[in-house]
Amino acid sequence: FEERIRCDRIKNKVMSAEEAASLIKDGMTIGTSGFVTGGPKAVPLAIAERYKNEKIKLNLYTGAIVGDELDGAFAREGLVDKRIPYQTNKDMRNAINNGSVKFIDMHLSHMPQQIRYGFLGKIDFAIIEATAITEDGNIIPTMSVGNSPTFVSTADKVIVEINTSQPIELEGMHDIYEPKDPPYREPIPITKVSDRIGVPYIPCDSDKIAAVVFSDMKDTTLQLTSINETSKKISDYLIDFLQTEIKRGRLPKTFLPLQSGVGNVANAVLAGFIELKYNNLNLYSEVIQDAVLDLIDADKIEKVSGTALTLSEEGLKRFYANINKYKEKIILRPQEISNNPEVIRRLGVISINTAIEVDIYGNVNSTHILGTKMMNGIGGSADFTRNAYISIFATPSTAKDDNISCIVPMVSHVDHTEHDVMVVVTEQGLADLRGLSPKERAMMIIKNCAHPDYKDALMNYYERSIKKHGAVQTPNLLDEAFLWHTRCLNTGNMKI
Ligand code: 0RQ
Repeated sequence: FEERIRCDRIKNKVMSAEEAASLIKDGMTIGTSGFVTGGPKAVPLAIAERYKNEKIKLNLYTGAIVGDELDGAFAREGLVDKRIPYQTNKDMRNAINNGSVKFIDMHLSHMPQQIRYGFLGKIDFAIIEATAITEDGNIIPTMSVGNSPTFVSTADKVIVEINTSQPIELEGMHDIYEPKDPPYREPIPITKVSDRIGVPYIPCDSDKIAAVVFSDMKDTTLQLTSINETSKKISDYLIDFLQTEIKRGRLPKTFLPLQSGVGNVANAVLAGFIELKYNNLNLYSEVIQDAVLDLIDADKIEKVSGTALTLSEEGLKRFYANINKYKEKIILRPQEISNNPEVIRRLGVISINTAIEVDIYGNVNSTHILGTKMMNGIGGSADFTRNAYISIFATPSTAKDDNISCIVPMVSHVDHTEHDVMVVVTEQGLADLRGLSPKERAMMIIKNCAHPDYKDALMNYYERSIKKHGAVQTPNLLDEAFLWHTRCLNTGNMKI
């Protein structure tokens, strides 16, 4: 207890999750910690239980993905009016797609500044999972930082959920920095991945802390399947491409910092670096997955910066067993800094993200299934893509047993425009789009990335577009562009 709450003034604020839940009232906006890991658990479950049969509505703002104790429990009880900025929970996704939750799909780096600017209204309560509270009432986060510093600095009141299942050794891993004086900004003084620019805790006025709740509930860990043939092929194409860039003198021999998203493809790409000779790799990323531990163990890593540790069950065990070794290599920052366009562009980050579909001109849809239904959200993918030294999108060339082509005539929703996307890679091959005009891009994407089942149909669409309109800047058949999607909606299959 003494180690976890070091501030005498707030020791009398310790209460049960149920008592803390009673502070939350209808119409409030709550901002919680959580970025895959590190979200509060006991307090949200108590809120969901307390308001089970009452029709209250809350606005729920988070870092990014939060666990089922929050998104799932709140969605099932119908407690959410507005949800920002990212989610992956089945019940929350259903509530968004049946219209009962209003979801704002926002760039992750934009959210904290929009809160400080007042664009998203007032935060009534911040609910933050913590490892400990310092002598002055400051909060030491757990496995992620996300938007917690901004929720704490702007909220009227703070509920701290101290998670005793998290080791006290996490202290010192975080670097908390929040830009001041909106709307005027100073440069963010990161010039190397390893730079620490803030303090190792979330500054908090102890008078703001309304409740402290103890819990030992564990995060739901990510399930990584073993690297499959498709991910391995994508990874091989990408690593070969990056090595060729070094040979051509367009990437320094020491490499540049890498960013890679959540999921198996991202994990497979990083795992591919184990075989390579580079041993001073830096990662300036959002999430830190298992492959990073492998790279650290293989002595390949200089420094890793992210906003969240998102390890599998196995990865978590390894991390806890050697926490001091990993702590030396890893810095956890607020998502406003891990995803900051200024810093990403300065460091020359190579971004690798996943697409739902890509069109023949290189526009990317990362968020919508068949143009209408929300999958997860844009997350941090655009923070990195637009500002990257090289922006890369990876996707299998097909989905749903080859019934869907992930290379389409026109994307049914645009998240990343042709102007931002430099490289597209599937298990079929890689298209380097840099310096290519739209018509050159179309040839490259169809030839190198499309699945054989769809290649001829894509080429046929492209050629008929030119026949009809001439060699215009971006040939398209507007009355046909979404025919593949409508066919899929009707039959579950894009093929004729
Ligand atoms: O469906 O779940 O029913 O099996 O979409 O696809 O191939 O398993 O890939 O889990 O990496 O997700 C873009 C959604 C990819 C994710 C997206 C179906 C497919 C499967 C998932 P099932 P995969 P992933 C870092 C950066 C945006 C945010 C981002 C994402 C399911 O990567 O949310 O990049 N990205 N953040 O079958 C219909 C298609 C499809 C399709 C795939 N064309 N049509 N269904 N699927 N392509 C993270 C953060 O910001 C936190």
